[in-house]
Amino acid sequence: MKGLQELISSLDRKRQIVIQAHDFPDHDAVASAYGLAHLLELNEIRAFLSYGGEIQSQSLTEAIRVLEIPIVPSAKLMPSHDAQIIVVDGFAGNKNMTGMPGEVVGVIDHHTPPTEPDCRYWDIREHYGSCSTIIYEYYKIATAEMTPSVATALLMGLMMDTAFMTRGVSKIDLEAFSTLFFQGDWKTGSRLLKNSLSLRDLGVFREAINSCIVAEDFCFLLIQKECSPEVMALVADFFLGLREVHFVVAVAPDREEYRLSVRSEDHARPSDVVIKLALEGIGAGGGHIHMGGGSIPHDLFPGEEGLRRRFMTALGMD
Ligand SMILES: [Mn+2]
Repeated sequence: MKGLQELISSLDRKRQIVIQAHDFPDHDAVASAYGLAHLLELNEIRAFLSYGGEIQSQSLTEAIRVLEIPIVPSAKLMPSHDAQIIVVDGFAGNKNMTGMPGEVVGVIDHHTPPTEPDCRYWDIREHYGSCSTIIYEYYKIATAEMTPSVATALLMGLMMDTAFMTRGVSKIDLEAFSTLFFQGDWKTGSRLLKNSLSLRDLGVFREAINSCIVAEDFCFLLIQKECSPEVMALVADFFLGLREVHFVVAVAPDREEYRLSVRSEDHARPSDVVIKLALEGIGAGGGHIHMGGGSIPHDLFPGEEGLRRRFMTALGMD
């Protein structure tokens, strides 16, 4: 089994170490980076925390402030050219996610990778509900002391990715949940997570409710309003909560591409498999059984109806 000691021995202590959350990070990515940095610090290894893109989630911005997580955008960090980068909770193939200087030396993730990572250390556990759970297990095996702030962050990462322990939960996630619940501050964590929407987001819901197309148990939503990935995911979750709906695709235009958020309640139609099939030749997607995401460049977008048809074919509906 991979683990912390193997990671530590693969690092060169003389070179800068950067732990990088994926672009436009979510709670799980930031929590995993934070937890890992603290664990390395207990082993006298200093690591910097960074992410690509920007943080579009108000609830995550607030969590970073309240828990005092020292993470900065990669543009601000300006790592040295020989920096060693450890990527957490998202692996975009064997290239650096934001194109910042340095070498990817490690990958810790719970998503299916597009290709096998070509780096010194990788630890990918697809059956884990969150990347935070992997970091929790590193602490457990190392019998390392976790601060309440780290425990709260990891608890939030786990709760977010599993929709409060209702999807993609494995036995180890339950163990992590019960330990982190008592070591961290679940009240603060829950408050921050459960208040991720604001009145400003109602327009997106209104548009989604007015424009949704439902065919059998498949719901397709094209949202024209500007909306963060987090709000889009919450809209998709909302529609999945409708009794008649078991598969949801939400699509919204972004600056350079269309972003997609996919939800499934049906093991026979896993989100990651369906999105890959539907976007073949026009975009990229991935994720897990219950949730997935992807993107299509503007010039390859097949139109609203074209895209909906692609998903219907991928779902075996025609
Ligand atoms: Mn995750």
